[in-house]
Amino acid sequence: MTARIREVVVTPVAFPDPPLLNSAGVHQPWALRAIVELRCGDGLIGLGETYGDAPHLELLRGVGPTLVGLDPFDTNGLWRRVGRALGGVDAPDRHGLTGGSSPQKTALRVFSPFEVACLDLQGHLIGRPVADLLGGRVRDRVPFSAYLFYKWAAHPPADGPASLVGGLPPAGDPYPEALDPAGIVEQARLMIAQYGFGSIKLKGGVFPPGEEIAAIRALREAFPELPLRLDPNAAWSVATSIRVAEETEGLLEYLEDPTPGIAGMAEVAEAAPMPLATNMCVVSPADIPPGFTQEAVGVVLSDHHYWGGLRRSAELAAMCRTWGVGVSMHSNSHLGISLAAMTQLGAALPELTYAADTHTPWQCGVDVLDRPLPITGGAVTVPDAPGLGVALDRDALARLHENYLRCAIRERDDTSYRRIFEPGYTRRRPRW
Ligand code: GKR
Ligand code: MG
Repeated sequence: MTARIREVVVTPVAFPDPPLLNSAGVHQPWALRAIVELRCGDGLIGLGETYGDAPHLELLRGVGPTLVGLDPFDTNGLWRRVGRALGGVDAPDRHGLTGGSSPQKTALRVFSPFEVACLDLQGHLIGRPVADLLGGRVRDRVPFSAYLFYKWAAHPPADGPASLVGGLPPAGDPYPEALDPAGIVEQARLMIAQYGFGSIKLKGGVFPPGEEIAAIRALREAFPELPLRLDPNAAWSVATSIRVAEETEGLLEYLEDPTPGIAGMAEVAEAAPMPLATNMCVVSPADIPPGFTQEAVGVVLSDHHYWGGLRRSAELAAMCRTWGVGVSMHSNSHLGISLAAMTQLGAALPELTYAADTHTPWQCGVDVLDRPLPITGGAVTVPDAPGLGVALDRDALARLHENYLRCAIRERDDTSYRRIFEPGYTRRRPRW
């Protein structure tokens, strides 16, 4: 059956995000995403999800109309069209915590949601799940990790900074304040009780390293069987990283991005008793030769949102296999289309030997899907339905788009938001 893309719709949405702390500041009250629909007529729609920051949105909207007429099976043609429409633009990499930009990174980021949507369409057209298009399932359940954050109890009240962010979301955050080891353990208990996670990641880089090591020790005591990870997002110097690595020997399955840059990571890796993982220093094809030859990392956290979609993420995993580097999966705040895409990819990646990250518990129960894939027993069961296996709830999409129109946030900026409450706050990497 031949189908052609007739219309491309990109809808920015905003959903409530709790005040989660990290080495850049604190999460704003609304997280932004863009929902991509490739419409082929007769109700046939392919879905993708990506960052909703204004510069990225502008690029997506520039590319959208140039895809009309494309055969969704022609993802090489999609790559060419995206490249032509972008014309080599080098857009700043503002969505998260990675550094540096390049035209290649821009193209991979913009291509990604369209590629996912094409794979969704392909799946619908041939009646098979996306995992089958990626080589077939190697597992029926994709494991995800609990993702713990130090956090404030709630966003500060509406008579203050709410005006700057366009109002605060209704309370929907089930997790209390967590600013010390006891708070982190309690958060882990709540999250594991609800989702059954079988491994735990702590977002660090917030407090002096000794306090975060104490939290890891407390987690080890509370959950003796569960693998633990710590990710300070490059908040530590090489010397501090080596010290923390030595002090946490035997406690962590991996230490994620302790220090900035490939050279620094390579120095730490040489001394660290556990593998180092990254979603900050090996983040594009150009980073692979220096990152791998300098043995800076033992695990790459793949992320289809910036590695150029699902097939290119599978290529990344194959390269990791060749180099003897492990594969895990990174996440930023996201909704259910991203979770479905991660699940389909995770189902088909033999190299994925770690539970994937997900921000799902921080979504406050909000989504754009009619039936989001549930996380139970720490894993998502790969759907048998065609494509990604999920469908939009149009009313929910409209509500989340309305949130976007009403909120004043147009780019993620954890640092400026934190500065509202602590005027002297600066983002420093390394800080300790
Ligand atoms: O959501 O604050 C956050 C995380 O710190 C995120 O921005 C990172 O990209 O999850 C990420 C990570 O593993 O570094
Ligand atoms: Mg990380």
